[in-house]
Amino acid sequence: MTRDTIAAIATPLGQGGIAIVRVSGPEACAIVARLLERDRPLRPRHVYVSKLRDHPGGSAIDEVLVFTMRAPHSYTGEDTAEIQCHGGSVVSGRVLQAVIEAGARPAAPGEFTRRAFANGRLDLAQAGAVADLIAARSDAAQRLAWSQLEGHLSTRVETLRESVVAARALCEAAIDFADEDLPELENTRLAQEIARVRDAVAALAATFARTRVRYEGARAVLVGRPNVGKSSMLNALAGRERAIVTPVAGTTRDVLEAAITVCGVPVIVADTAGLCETDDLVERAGVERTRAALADAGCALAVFDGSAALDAADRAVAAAVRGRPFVAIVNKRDLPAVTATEDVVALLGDAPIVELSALRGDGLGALEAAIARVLLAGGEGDDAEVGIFRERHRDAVRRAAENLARAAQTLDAGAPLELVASDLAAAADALGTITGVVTSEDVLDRVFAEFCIGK
Ligand SMILES: Nc1nc2c(ncn2[C@@H]2O[C@H](COP(=O)(O)OP(=O)(O)OP(=O)(O)O)[C@@H](O)[C@H]2O)c(=O)[nH]1
Ligand SMILES: [Mg+2]
Repeated sequence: MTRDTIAAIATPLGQGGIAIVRVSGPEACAIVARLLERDRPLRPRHVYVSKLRDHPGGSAIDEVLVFTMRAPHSYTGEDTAEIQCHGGSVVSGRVLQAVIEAGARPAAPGEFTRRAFANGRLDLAQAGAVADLIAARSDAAQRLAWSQLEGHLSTRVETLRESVVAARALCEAAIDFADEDLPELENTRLAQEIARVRDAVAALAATFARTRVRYEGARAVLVGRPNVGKSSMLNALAGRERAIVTPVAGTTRDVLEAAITVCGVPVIVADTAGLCETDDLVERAGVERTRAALADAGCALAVFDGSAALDAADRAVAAAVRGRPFVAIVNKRDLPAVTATEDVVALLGDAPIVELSALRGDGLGALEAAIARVLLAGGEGDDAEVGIFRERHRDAVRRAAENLARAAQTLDAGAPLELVASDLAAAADALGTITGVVTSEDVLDRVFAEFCIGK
């Protein structure tokens, strides 16, 4: 397929030491060569220093570094030229303009990567991982995106898809033997094979929640009646005096946040005014905000004062967190205990409970571990786990799982094997959309629309 030549500034707009203008397509090297002062040919993978002109024979814009790569040995798989000019939007803008006037077209967002996909340099899961790597906001996110860019998810998904295709082949063979004695044995094998791949697909689907938390991070919200030590807890977790702490009940009014890392997961911890009924106008507004913060938290942190008896306000806190993911914290364990662990268990049932002293800072390790367990949905997920965190991948895996379940039922019910084969085909197609073995322009448009220009 012949394509036109595209160009874009690949570095962020604004002032910087260097900006990079990237050109890809059949004319890339010729276009750039025409603009350079030097008139000898550019050898691929050699770096040249030259003045670059606003048009062939025109006046110099800047002195640049240039190198070229020949198809298919480039990111896009096409002839590519990269120009390093001085950073600053005017310089890089004029270099881009010169390249465009010399015959290139401005690239759409993600168009370089889309060409890399079209030329088989990357599959669709890897292409998406490029955007995820660029957008990563934590070390954990970077490691996840990099692992997918290296192809670990693609390999897992392709293996699953091949298993489904193999099951379908078994099915087709059984259809061909329908008049003979073989089917009984073949049916059992087929059923076993479908069950096996169904389990593997379910295991991949189960990684979504925890992998998403590892990639995106999560929110945890401190709730509890006034004075139990919520703000002290925030400060202890953040390792600095983020919130005001006083012996006065109702100190915290607004929602205050601190970013921390819990077992490699970025977590925003929010301190709140709590949930108590109050006539104070300001405090009531704070309580409203607490409810809103609670609604979109991945984990509630329900704090109780271990040095005082549980009361109606504590029961209201328990009611607010029940039914959502939470950790119960019994604070002020440096003081004589009035509330025992059993009292909290009686209030909240079989919930994760951590006892500590925010004042002394002991027990924080156990608290962090408990938060991580809740946020990662009990999964053992770690950097080595191949997981999914994109909704597009989750939906595809879900569709595959549904079709595999239907195939198993259809087979079990003794319905025609043609129906089983068609469910298996749909399952294989669903998995194929992840790596892009099966795809449509629509899906590609959506995947690449998330990219920045120049990538
Ligand atoms: N002994 C002891 N005192 C604590 C501990 N944690 C907090 N306190 C004290 O309890 C009082 C209230 O602490 P805060 O952290 O302000 O409590 P809060 O829940 O944020 O209170 P409000 O914002 O008013 O709802 C302060 O005097 C703290 O020093 C603890 O672990 N042990
Ligand atoms: Mg407070």
